Amino acid sequence: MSRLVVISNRVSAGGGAQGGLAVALSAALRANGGIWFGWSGEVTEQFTGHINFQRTDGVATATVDLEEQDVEEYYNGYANRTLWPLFHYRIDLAEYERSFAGGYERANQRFAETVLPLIEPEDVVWVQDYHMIPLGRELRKRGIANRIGFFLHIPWPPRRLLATLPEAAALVETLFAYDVIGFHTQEWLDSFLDFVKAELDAEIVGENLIRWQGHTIRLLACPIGIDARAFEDMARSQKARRAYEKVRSSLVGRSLIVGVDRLDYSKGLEERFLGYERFLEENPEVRKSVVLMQIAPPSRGAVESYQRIRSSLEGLAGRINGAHAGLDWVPIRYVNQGYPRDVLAGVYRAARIGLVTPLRDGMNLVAKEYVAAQDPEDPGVLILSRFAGAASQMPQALMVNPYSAEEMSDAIRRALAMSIHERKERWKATVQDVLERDVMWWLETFRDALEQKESAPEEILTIKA
Ligand code: ADQ
Repeated sequence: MSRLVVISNRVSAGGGAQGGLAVALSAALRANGGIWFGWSGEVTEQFTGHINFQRTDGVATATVDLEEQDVEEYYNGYANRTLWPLFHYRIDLAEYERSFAGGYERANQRFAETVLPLIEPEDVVWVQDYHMIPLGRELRKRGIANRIGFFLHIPWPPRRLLATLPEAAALVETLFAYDVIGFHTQEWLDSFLDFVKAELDAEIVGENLIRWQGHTIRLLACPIGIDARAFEDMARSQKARRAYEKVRSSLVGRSLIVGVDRLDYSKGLEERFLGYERFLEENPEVRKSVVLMQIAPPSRGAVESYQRIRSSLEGLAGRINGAHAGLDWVPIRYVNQGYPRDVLAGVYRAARIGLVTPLRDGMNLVAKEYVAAQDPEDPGVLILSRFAGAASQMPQALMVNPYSAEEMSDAIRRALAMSIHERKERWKATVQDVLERDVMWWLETFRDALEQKESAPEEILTIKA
């Protein structure tokens, strides 16, 4: 198998602490050789393109520092203030600034220039996520004729929303430099095709195949999974057991509802708190028998909309607790920190309900982790937003519209009352897919598609600078 060159905004090679994606990519890089390239997360006064090489747990990594202006315009700007909100259907939060678009282009050119000498002729190159949409095009301009794939980890927005981005058509066209473009779900893929058909001069030549200037691009719906078996084992580990006991004993017989999310407006945390409040109000007889633990470590603190959601959630949790708490019970435990994965696994296992209600999510791995961590003899119930990519793979979860406090309240009541028989049946159907389509399945499926050459060699795309 060819060597793999993975390119992503941040590099997190190594072991289990970083989550399934890092584990899977690291395993592939260890097995076939290759390198993982990206931004170091560090700022330098002037961009030099100096590469910092490292080897972490047998995986070669190469990182580069960026200038302050790059970080502001490319990372905090275009990636997190333009594309992230727009692709999560939040055009009310998206900021369209020419300087952001310019910084994004510049940073991608700098990445391409820097990674270029690391790519060998037989390598397959795999670019990850929305930070780096035009990177493939930049590599082609510099003469790279290798197979190059791109995977989008977030949703693809509907055509009419994407059209609000001033440079939408040009940005989407840069994707035609790739050989394979991967999405989590058919829904995101269809939205992409919709835009291509309506706005761009490309031919649809077969199911999920596009032709543009003599080059064939294959589209793939390929849902990412978790390192499911390892996560199952983790849920039975000593550390998980300790976390489980600690949480259970603090509940004194109450049922735990757990939410675990980066603190992000796409995760629907305010709506979740309001849905839970509705449940407390509508169910006075059972309300004191539950506790909601929301674990939400802050992210992207340099972006204003993230500061706003943080303070708004604190206000909401305070108000709900103030209105409902008693001498021996507080309805919401709101925790703003990250935990090691084995501790999280124990917390998931201790929870009767996993409440995963993003307003929009490319996939959502917490839903899969919650399911993998359950005790097969006494599994909890997953309540899942119908707007998470994961919903297409988990029809046996209790599905809710996260905007509806009533639906959320009803689902919590139903989950608490669910018989052990029904819980087991639903869990069995769900966990099977979590185990089968795990993160290695995702990696291999994408890689197979990337290595499958549909286009003849003379059709390999080269774009003149
Ligand atoms: P994210 O938006 O970050 O990922 P998600 O898929 O839920 O969302 O993954 C979050 C990961 O962070 C999970 O593995 C979770 O365990 C971990 N995590 C969250 N809170 C934590 C805490 N307090 N402590 C420790 N770990 C915590 C993006 C897209 C998703 C897509 C993934 C992968 O937005 O839709 O599923 O990429 O493609």
